[in-house]
Amino acid sequence: MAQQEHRNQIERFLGKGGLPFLRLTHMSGFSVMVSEYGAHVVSWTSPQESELLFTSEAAIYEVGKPIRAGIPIIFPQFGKGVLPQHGLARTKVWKVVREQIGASDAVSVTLRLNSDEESEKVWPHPFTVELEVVLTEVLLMSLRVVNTGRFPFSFTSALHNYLRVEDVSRLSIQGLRDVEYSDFLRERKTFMEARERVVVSGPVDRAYRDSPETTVVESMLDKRRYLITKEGFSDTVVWNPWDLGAKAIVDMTPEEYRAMICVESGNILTPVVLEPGDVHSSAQILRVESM
Ligand code: TA6
Repeated sequence: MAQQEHRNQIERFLGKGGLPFLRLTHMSGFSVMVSEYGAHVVSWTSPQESELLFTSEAAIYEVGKPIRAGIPIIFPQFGKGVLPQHGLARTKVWKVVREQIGASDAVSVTLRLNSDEESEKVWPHPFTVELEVVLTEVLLMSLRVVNTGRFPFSFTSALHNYLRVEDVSRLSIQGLRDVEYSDFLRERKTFMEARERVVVSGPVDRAYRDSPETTVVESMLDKRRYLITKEGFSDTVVWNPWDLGAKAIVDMTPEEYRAMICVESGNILTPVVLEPGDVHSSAQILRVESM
C-alpha cells in the first residue's frame, strides 16, 4: 500500500459535545487530538492510523465532567481530597496560548489555565498552569506550574495515561522491580515490587514511589511496546479497575477494562511545595515501538 503523505499542520474544530479541539499532524504520520476542555489529549495515532490511547465508548463530553479517555491532566490534587476527585484542571476550559508548526521538526501547542474566583473558592491559591504538547515521532507533554500568589502552596499532579491495548491480561510492565509502592486497594500500605515484569490479572491501583525514569509496557497481542519516560514526576501509577470496578464506573462500558491500562506519571506520594513566584516543571515522553 502506498504510504500516505503527511505535512506538519494544526487544525482547530468543534468536536464531540460541541467542544473545541486541536488536531496536530506531524510529517511522520503521527497525530494527536487535544481538547481545549481539560487540555486533554484524547487521541494519539500512529502513521498506520492505529489508535494508541484508550477512549471509552461511554465517555462524556460535557463541561463539568471529566472525559474518560486519553491523557487527563490531574492538578492540583491527585485522587480524593478537599477538591473534587483528581482536582480542577480536567474540568476547566484552558486557553490556547501558542501554536507552532516547524517545517521539518515539531508541531506544538501550549494551553494555559489560570486560577480564578471560582477555583479560589475551593482552592485558595493563585496559580498558572501550562501544558505544552509537542508532537514528532514521539509525544512530549510538559506541565509547568507557577505560584502567582503571595503564599506557598502544595499540590499533587499527574498525566493520567490511558494506553489502549488489545487485552490487558496479555501485557507486562517493566522497570518497576525493587520499587516501593503504595497500594490503594490495601489501605495504602506499602510493599516492594519483586517482579521484573508486572502482569495484570485483577484490579490494580497503586503508586510506585520514586520510580525510574522509564517504564515499558509490552502488549503481546498488539505486538507493540509503549515507552514512558518522565522527568520532574517522582511516581508511576498503575491502574485498572477490572470487571467489578468497571461496572461501578458510569462512563465506561463493562468489558472495556480489557482494552486499557493506565500507567501514569505523577507527583502523588510526595506533594510538590511551591514558593511564591516559583515554577515547577515536569514532563513525559511517550514512544511506541513495534515488537
Ligand atoms: O489513577 C488511578 C485512579 O486514581 C484510580 O483510583 C481510579 O479511580 C482512577 O484514577 C480514575 O479516576 P476517575 O475520577 O477518572 O474515575
